[in-house]
Amino acid sequence: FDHKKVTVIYVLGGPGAGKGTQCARLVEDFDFCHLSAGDLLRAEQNREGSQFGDLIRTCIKEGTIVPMEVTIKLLENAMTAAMKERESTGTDGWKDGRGRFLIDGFPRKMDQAVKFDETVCLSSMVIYFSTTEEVMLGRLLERGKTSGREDDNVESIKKRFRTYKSDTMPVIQYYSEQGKVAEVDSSGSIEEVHKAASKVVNDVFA
Ligand code: UP5
Ligand code: MG
Repeated sequence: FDHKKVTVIYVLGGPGAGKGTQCARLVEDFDFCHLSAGDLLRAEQNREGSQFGDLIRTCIKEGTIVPMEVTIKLLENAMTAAMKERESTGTDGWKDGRGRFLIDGFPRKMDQAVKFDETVCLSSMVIYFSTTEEVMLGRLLERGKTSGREDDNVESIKKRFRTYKSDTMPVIQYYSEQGKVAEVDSSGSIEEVHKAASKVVNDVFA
């Protein structure tokens, strides 16, 4: 993608930090296309005939990272589809021909970050939702009562925290050194966090 034509914001933060919840709210205000890498992987896992189903299922349950080729391809396809759809419907935020994407839960490892920046599109910034493991654990266990997600159990959650610290924190550090990271404390209520996140996005588009 020509990055003069698309704006990409990465949304990062630990498991249960509130990435998905906050992206859904930002979409209402700013007409972004929200792409969750985790949701795309879960959809691919359940797609009939997918050759990656078992691989994705195992990685998600073990809290490890799916090989980047799979995730990058899914993201690229979803971006292309969204550009096509919006070109024909022409919703407000996209009228100037610029696609706007919130990419949620990606890149979570350095190799993915470098590859996506080089081959798909450079990101403009990173919104980093930060809170404590205690808060995240509480939210995930609560959600686990009804989510049906195979990784919302104590065992998987611990593994997800481990991968987050070893693989994803370095990515946040990397973009932070480039001055691209806006950290938003996501410990408060959904409304409070949304206010802070909106302010960050507003500043970018101001
Ligand atoms: N909630 C949210 N905000 C709240 C608030 N302020 N106050 C109170 N409650 C709040 O929120 C989690 C729960 O908390 C919800 O019930 C919500 O109502 C509540 P959510 O918005 O879903 O948090 P989010 O950060 O999106 O948590 P999620 O579990 O989706 O994060 P993960 O990063 O763990 O999951 P993801 O789907 O991104 O990835 C899953 C797996 O896919 C990974 O572990 C990995 O195996 C694989 N993956 C890859 O391999 N590669 C990728 O690039 C991406 C994923
Ligand atoms: Mg999510």
